[in-house]
Amino acid sequence: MNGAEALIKTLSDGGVEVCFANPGTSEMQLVAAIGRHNSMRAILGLFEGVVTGAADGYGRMAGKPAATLLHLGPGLANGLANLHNAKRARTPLINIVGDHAVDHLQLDAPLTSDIVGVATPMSDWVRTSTSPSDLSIAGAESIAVSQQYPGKIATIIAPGDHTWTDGAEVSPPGIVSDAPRVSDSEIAQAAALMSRSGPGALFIGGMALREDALFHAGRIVAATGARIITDTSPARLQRGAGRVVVERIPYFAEQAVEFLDGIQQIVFVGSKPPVSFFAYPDKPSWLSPETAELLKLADARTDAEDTLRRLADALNAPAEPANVQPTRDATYDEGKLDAKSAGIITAQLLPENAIVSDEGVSSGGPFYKYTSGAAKHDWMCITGGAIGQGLPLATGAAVACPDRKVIALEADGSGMYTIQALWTMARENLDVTTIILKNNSYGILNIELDRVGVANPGPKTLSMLDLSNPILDWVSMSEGMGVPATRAETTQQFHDALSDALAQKGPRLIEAVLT
Ligand SMILES: Cc1ncc(C[n+]2csc(CCOP(=O)(O)OP(=O)(O)O)c2C)c(N)n1
Repeated sequence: MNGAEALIKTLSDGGVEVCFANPGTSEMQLVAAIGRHNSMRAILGLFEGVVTGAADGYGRMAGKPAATLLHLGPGLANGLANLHNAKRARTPLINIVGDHAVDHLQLDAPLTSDIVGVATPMSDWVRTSTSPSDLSIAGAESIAVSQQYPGKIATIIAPGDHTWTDGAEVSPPGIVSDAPRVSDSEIAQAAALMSRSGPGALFIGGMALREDALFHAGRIVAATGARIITDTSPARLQRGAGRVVVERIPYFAEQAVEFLDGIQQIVFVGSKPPVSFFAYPDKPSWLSPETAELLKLADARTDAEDTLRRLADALNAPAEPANVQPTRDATYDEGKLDAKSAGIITAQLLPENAIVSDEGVSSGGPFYKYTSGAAKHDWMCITGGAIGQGLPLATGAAVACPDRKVIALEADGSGMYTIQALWTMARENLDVTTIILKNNSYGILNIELDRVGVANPGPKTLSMLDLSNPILDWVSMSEGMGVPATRAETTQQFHDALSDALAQKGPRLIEAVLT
């Protein structure tokens, strides 16, 4: 077999079932190999940001890597923003990036670039194949690297001649190492700190936000009365009625400082001391109270469930958690649609076990708030802050979990970055309901303009944050890509459109016009 076939079979034998792809000439042997190999699904994305974002969504939900197939340095570069988000989310993911054949590289053909240089900042591991038979060995290593708890970005660079040369063999997958665990003495130290009188908090992230780990966080609350807090944009939070409640730290720094005010001790599990997204004149970047004692018990690469369970046991915590979310009901005024009424309606209709991809930006807050007591679900955020993630993430999540309803909460400006994901949803008949939160604006940046201290911005400045000329027609754009769509301007229209979309299987889009 040739190098391409050996690589694809190695990945598939190692459990990689899906390849999100946008290939070119240098990847043609890989395209052919995937085509011949029945146990790897191939999904075309019409822009590389869709490919990498979908692989992120898949990895967050499946807990194992998808592969991407990308065309040389420029193709990879187009996908970098969503790889950045995936790296911040610690998603397991394997990139296969084609390169020119080794002899061709020295000729400096037009598409030649420093692929290692492009790949390195957004990968945890980069490896260029050194020979046709080495390509599958790189693949085997990438499987083990990508699954280092909770996940890593592994990038393989595949020169064209390594893919087309015969004589290669399948390589056995590398061994995935167990997640490290904290020591008994570290647990004892944390238990002593959590037992102190005065307000305390457990600050958790990453795998600590999964239901099994949250259960023990709730037991710690039962023993100590501590608050449970997480970052502004967690990669995947399991929440809803019956699960342990986690408070999410506010986005704006001064609100975050107020939110944490008075806490005297904080133990970190799966996260680190929070800082503001941006610096602002005369506002803090460090958010924890200056006088609080901070203990970093377990970072994101340390076994979170084990840490929380042992900490709960060390505190002689009760068997059952405190802080369990009750169901929640809210009412809204009928009439014009706004983020609050749309959020309440979404919470009321949210199906059991739904997956939410939240790129709602400035309109997302009420959806998060009112779904707290909805049926159990998973909530995924833009962990790396690079917009253009929401639709691809929903795409990949739907591929990973075909039996679960996926809801993409998508702000209109961010949605335009990777709108091509709609076409992939239609082509693969993915069960995604996209709700476009339409405010015809880069709304959050209008707020930020004021916060950085710009007084009296003129029309030219404001035009850089405005999407109203021309108005985007999401219904036409969606239908043009094969996703049935409807516009909702009132609460009744939104209720009807969402009920209808959720009652069917397959992609739907609702343009929610917000006042
Ligand atoms: C890749 C990337 N480019 C640019 C930005 C800067 N940015 C942050 S929010 C935003 C606009 C968001 O507008 P929209 O998605 O419509 O949401 P709204 O603020 O209106 O709620 C931009 C351009 C970013 N975060 N990431």
